[in-house]
Amino acid sequence: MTADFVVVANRLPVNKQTGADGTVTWTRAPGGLVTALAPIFDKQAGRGRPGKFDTGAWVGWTGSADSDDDPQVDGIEIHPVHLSATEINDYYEGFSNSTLWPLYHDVLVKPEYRADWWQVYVGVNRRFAQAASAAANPGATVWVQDYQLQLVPAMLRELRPDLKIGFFLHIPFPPYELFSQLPWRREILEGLLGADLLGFHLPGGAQNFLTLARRILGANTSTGPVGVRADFGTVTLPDRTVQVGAFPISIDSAGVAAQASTEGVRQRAVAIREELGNPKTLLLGVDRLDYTKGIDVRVQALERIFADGRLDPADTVFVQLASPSRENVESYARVRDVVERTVAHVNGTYGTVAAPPIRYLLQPVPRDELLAYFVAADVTLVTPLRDGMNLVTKEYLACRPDLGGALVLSEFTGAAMELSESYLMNPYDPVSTDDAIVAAVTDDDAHRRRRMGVLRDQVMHNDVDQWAQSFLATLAGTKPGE
Ligand code: GDG
Repeated sequence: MTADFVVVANRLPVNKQTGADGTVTWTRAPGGLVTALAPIFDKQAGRGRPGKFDTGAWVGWTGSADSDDDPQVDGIEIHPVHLSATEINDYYEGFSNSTLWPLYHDVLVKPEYRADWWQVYVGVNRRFAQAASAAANPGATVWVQDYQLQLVPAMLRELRPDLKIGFFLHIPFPPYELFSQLPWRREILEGLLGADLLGFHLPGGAQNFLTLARRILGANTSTGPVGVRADFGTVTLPDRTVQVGAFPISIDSAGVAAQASTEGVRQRAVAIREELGNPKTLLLGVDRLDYTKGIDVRVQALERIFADGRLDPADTVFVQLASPSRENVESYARVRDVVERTVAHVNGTYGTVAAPPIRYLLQPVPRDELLAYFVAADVTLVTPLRDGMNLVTKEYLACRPDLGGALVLSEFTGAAMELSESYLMNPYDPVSTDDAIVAAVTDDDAHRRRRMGVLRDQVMHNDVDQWAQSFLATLAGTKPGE
């Protein structure tokens, strides 16, 4: 089977369930990207509103090592890419998450540059490109996602010059001064330039790419091929042009709001506050446990705030929901240790046995439960040291049609560009961090509600469907061979 529209992402949008008798069933995973692209796929199953494409396929890894799984789900044609345990180690945990992830997030931990990982990254990207090539109809549109697959656009173009190829990066794209550390910087840039359209969350990321293309590949460098010119949102290659732009991602705002307003979620929100002893102030954090997310920043801030007597630990509860992530990567274990030590110290120092001020969960929670916490929270703390966008922020706002609550938001998230009415803070500055948290808790209700009103409007009026449609419309407007 082949399709008119092909998404290529590291992971397939499926979950595997194995029953007691060993029977395997697959369901659609409820991720943000699936939700964003679902209307396009649903057209194929005859459910959705009319879209541009008649058939849709998704190329990606099943999530298991050394398996020959062949998942089938309703409405999406699935093309699995199988990875061995070694490939997962070198391509995924190695080059993707121990080299590119820290490099693209301000070198918060030192990236490891290993030629053996790079070789495997190249090989796996080639397999994704081959699978995408096999899945695509003549003249199809292929949308490649994220940092794990940056070589796919050029590899795919070589195999299939007839395709229209888009690429979107979900994490920040770093400036020249950082990106040029990468021994394979030229190969990555050339890989990306196989696309017709390159999308980033922010104009700054797009600008960084244009600068890098000019300085590393441009005609005026000693090594560059003649004819690469990069400016005004376009890279001009000898034989074609590549468009480069900012497309800030969002969420299914109406869908999240509807789910959060169901009776079950609302009742659970009340029950959560009761279980926590009906504190005067309920603070909330929701993140994958990742060193970029600044979970350590917020617990250290609370420690200072309690020590300085600015908030009372007897009537304040902070709930941190942390979902385990990349646990085989050492830097993740290190940040977990820091967080867990600080939580224990704050609770030991400022709590009672019956009522510790911080409740920390290192487990993924079901979606409904997560939304109930958003409904219950007085203040949500989003304090990353660097984050491409941060969808938790937008989900929280969508859950609060009551305009209750307040948002503390790091300036180092993509979301801060759009959400300037939040309590913005600099996570590197303890004074700014503490002041933002205290203000979000203590400002008068009218002031907080006004700010929430502006923020919520922003999220409700800019949803993920618009993000996908705007990217795809721009891609459709690019001329082949231009
Ligand atoms: C990358 C970029 C960019 C979290 N814990 C649980 C849970 N979650 C859900 C959240 C949210 C998603 O996971 C996390 O999205 P973020 O955007 O906050 O962060 P990343 O995973 O780092 O995503 C990021 C994004 O890509 C999209 O481009 O915004 O900057 O780093 O939806 O709600 N969901 C459930 N249980 C949990 O415990 N059910």
